[in-house]
Amino acid sequence: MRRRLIAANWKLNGTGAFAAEYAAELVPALEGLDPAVEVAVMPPAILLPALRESLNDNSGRRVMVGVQDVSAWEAGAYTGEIAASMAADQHGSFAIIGHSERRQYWSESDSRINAKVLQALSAGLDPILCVGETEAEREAGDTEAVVSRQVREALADVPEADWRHVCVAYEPVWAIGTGKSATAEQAQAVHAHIRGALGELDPAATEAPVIYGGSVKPETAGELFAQPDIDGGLIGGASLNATDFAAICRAG
Ligand code: G2H
Repeated sequence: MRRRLIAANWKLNGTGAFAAEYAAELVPALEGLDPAVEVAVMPPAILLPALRESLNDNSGRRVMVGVQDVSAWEAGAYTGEIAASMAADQHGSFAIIGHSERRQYWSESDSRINAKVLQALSAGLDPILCVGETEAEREAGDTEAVVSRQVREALADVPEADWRHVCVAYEPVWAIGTGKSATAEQAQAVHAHIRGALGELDPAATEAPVIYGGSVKPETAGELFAQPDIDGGLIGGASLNATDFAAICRAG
């Protein structure tokens, strides 16, 4: 039985006050949620302690928290960086790594992303590795080759015992923040391909959850999550509304 995960990516949004209101709204809205569905919220790193505290104040311990990126280095003279071990120290459980916005605006390569994945795992965070093709790559028929390369290079050298901590998010770049979600059939086809690519890396890796991200809304979540190879979602814009995010969690 694979893990099921619904994760919120706040991106560059939020304040301490927003985190407090969000936790107070989200926790009751998740009451009665299937305990098999894991829920995690990734605010900007500086808000992680405030969000964790607000969740605890609302008895929201089942909602995990995490970060949207980690440093490829463990410690040292790297101004502005946040180490995976620092996020773990602040009770983070997950790290989004290799989001297409970081690949695009910070020129992150698959080898840099691989170093971050390995840092996350050794610090005890579960990495959520983002992969996905651009519109031009899809039109050129390169979707499968692109996601295979991203999976192979970003997840190189993952120790066999750590696969149960790895999650992959398929986020087609053309669907991110555009309101244009992949159809359930399009997403399912790529998810099945990603599972095959994971199996080529290591048979133990086929059990890693593969979640979908890209303009998921409460209205579209049910059909996406009902696909056999879609194990949940990574939610951006819609996750900023706690009620909408809770509705998406219920579809998980
Ligand atoms: C994709 C997703 C969350 P959105 O980036 O990672 O964001 O749901 O706004 O497309």
